[in-house]
This record gives sequence, structure tokens and C-alpha cells, in this order.
Amino acid sequence: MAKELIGVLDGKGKRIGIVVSRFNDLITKRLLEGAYDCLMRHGVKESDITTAWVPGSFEIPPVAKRLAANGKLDAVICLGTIIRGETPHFDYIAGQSSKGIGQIALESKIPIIYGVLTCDSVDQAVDRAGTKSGNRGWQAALTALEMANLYLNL
Ligand code: INI
Repeated sequence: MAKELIGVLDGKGKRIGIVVSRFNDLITKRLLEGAYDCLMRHGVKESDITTAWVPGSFEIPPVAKRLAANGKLDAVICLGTIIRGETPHFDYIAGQSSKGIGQIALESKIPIIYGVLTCDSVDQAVDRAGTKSGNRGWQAALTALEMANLYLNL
């Protein structure tokens, strides 16, 4: 019979790191609340969550890398919000942030979860931070638990 591996959605005993950006914190605070809510509903103890605030999404990858390397965590969740403006700045920040997080995810022993919103407008970001389209922070946290448990079997 084929062997299937799947991570259960259980947070009991899990230690989770979160890196969250202050830029657009009207939105990122909601993403963070969603992540806490999901983690604790799935059995993660509040005292087992470590949150690092960074100035902007550009600063997320280096901090996520250091948290992941400290050997004390089972997953790191990256939360940020990048909103398109009138210059190419958005593309540089969004590109560097996603590339950096992706690179760390490949190199780390623990899962690194991408919960950075890249939106064309504030309305789109609000939709994804606990209103019309759910809360991407909550979803990122659920992904972190599934991946942390999957990694135990790899
Ligand atoms: N950082 C964000 O997280 N979101 C943005 O929308 C954003 N914009 O638009 O500029 C942003 N810029 C700051 C950037 O992440 C760095 O903090 C800054 O460049 C210092 O390195």
C-alpha cells in the first residue's frame, strides 16, 4: 500500500515564531491577531509563541532566518502587508521579501510560512485581514501547524 504523509492540525507542544511588520500595522495587527487565535485554538500555549516586530516587509527575511536558526522553534510565520503605490517601490519590496522568505524556507530545518499580503489597494488588504476574504494570518498559522507536524515525518 502506498505511504501517505500528512501533517495533522494539532498545536499541542508546538513552539511558534512570528515575524510581523509594523508597516501598514492597521492590517498586520489583524493578521497577527488571526494567527494567535488559530494557534491557541489548536492547542499552542500563548507562552510558546515568540513574536518579533520589524519595521517593514523588507526586514522580515533576515529576522525569520535568525529565529529559525535558534533551534527553539517548530515553525516561523512571516506576516506583512505591501500595498502598491505609484512608483516601482512595491515591486522591489514585494520581490525581495518573497524571494528572501522562499530562500529561508528551502534552507531551514523548520517550516517558514509566507503570510505577506501583496495588494493593489488598502481595501484589498482589509478584505484579507479578517473581513470578506477571511484572515490570511489565521490561514498562515494553520499552515504552520500542518507543516510543523509534516516535518516530523520527513
Ligand atoms: N514595507 C511594507 O511592509 N509594506 C509596504 O507597503 C511598504 N512600502 O510600500 O513602502 C514597505 N516599505 C518599507 C520597507 O519594507 C523597509 O522597511 C524600508 O525600505 C527600510 O528597509
